[in-house]
Amino acid sequence: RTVNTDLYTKAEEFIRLFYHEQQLSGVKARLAVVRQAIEEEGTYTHTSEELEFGAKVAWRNSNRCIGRLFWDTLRVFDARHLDTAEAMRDALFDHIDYATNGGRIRSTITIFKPETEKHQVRLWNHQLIRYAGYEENGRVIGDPASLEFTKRCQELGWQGEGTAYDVLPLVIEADHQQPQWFEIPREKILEVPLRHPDFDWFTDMGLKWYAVPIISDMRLEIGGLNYTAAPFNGWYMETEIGARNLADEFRYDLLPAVAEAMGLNTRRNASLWKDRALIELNQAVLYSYQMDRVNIVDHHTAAKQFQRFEQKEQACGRQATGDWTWLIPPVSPAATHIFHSSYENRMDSPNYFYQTPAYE
Ligand code: HEM
Ligand code: NRG
Repeated sequence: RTVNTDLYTKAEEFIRLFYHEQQLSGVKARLAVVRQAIEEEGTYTHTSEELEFGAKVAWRNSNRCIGRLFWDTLRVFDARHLDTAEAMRDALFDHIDYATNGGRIRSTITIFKPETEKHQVRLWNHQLIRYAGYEENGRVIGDPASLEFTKRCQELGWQGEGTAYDVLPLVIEADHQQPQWFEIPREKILEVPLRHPDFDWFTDMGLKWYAVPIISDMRLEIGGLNYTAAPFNGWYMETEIGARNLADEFRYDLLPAVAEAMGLNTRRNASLWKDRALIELNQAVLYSYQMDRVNIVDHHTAAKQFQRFEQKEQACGRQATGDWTWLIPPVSPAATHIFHSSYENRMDSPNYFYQTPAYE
């Protein structure tokens, strides 16, 4: 729980930024209203314009994100008026539908009530759509990253089918109520079966991934207010799926199977079987999403877009901040300009932050 000691200082900094960047007049009057609210109620309320600006600038300030060129196009849904788990569920269903848009993915955020001294809403999911992971006598079925959360869902009474791609339910903790879980209707979940442009056998591996990554466990901080439930999405960069989710030894660990099927010698490191399998896996991800007309970006294009973001920021009199270790793509990093650049890893406000898992 974050204590709002210097709330007014943070509020003032944000309100001044908003009025300055939007070239608005009347900042003094707005600050007086904010100050009075904080003195009388202990908190204040963002206007919908402030909320939208805050969520966009929080993306602009996300040092680990290579996709920030499009920060100003974020679609912001204001869901601060909702207080029941059912109403929040419906807002999340709407978010999934709007963001997915049949594959023409729209960058979207839905913002629920900010935290106050007495109240907090949380989503237990890491992403709204994600696959379950089950441990069965030392072997994992599904996504090992979901083991802990999957157990929690089962404790709440949810039961998965037990496949490697069971979509987990939404788990919503509305204000001091017990968490409630809801299955996401199948038709809302767009998925892409993976195939390869040259390898027919690839289809038979039966791999797939979902279309839209919707991070739902981060805290959005704007002007000293903490939005503890504010799920957001853009679209995937292919390496997230092909070089990490499906490839990491502690995730789906598919490089050995892909390399074997390619006929590579997996007993010699120097055959570069891991590297060659990685490339084909990433190629399959790009090809499949493109064939199904689901937005995805390759890491070369994403890096070029990030370079344009840096230039645009410079033109606005700002220097893009960044976390180099996250910005470089996990495939061929030195083939992008990012590898050969350096970034100041300064956390400006507004921003998105980690928070301790709601179920801990
Ligand atoms: C991280 C790409 C949209 C906020 C990342 C990462 C990538 C990425 C590749 C690194 C992820 C990882 O290594 O696990 C993109 C692309 C987008 C997009 C292609 C397409 C529009 C957004 C949006 C937001 C956002 C809409 C928020 C409004 C973030 C944040 C992180 C991140 C906060 C860090 C997550 C963490 O620390 O775990 N993004 N992003 N991104 N992105 Fe973006
Ligand atoms: N690597 C994670 C998703 C992290 C955020 N990535 C985005 N965000 N592209 C994964 O599921 O692979 N976004 O908002 O689009």
